Amino acid sequence: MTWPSLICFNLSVLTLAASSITGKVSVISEPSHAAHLHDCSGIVVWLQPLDDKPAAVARSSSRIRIRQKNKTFSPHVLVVPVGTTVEFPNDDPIFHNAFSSYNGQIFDIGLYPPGSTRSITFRREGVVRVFCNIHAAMSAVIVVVNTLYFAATGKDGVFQIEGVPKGPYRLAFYYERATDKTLEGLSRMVVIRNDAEDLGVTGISEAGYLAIPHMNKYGKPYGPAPDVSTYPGTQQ
Ligand SMILES: [Cu+2]
Repeated sequence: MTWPSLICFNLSVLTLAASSITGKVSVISEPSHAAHLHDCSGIVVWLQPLDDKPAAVARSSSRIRIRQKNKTFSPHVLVVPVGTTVEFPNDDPIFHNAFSSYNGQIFDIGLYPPGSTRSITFRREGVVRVFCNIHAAMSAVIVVVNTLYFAATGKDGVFQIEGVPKGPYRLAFYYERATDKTLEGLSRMVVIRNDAEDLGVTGISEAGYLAIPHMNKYGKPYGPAPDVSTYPGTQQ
């Protein structure tokens, strides 16, 4: 076999080995139990390999960011593999903070000024709920997964995961307004056999979800936002 044909052969094997996965998630809202017709974005879907492959390691050289702009974390939901460093650029004219005191990964990047950034590396899988210690209404979720095969849905609930090696996986979901029990019930085994696989429509119920106000980083209720207008170049 000549080198060019060998390369072509190897490329064709790689192409055959990977699959393109598609699917859709629809939110079933309380109390009507009618399918959510509006925004189904930010639902995380991932395929956890069931074999003995080594744990996922972040390998993207691109910057992964959650911006702070207009007192909003953007994107609101982010999914990353274990080992990813996430930057939190502050693009507002005011100070911000980002912290998590929940079990996904505890961190606090401190109070930092307009135009600057901070970053955190997420080293274990889990759901990291992120807040700003100054602005109670700000929140984000970082879903850290131990796989390289993941996606977040668009507004239409559609997701796509490319380059998935064929084989058995556990399909799992995360949705901010679903209970742990609901999400566990949706997780299921799938075997990827074809070059393209459609996982169909999965309905996620909001039943039982309760929005509980979060505390500040000291574990206490938020008071009025502190006056940071005395810092140079800032405004509240
Ligand atoms: Cu803030």
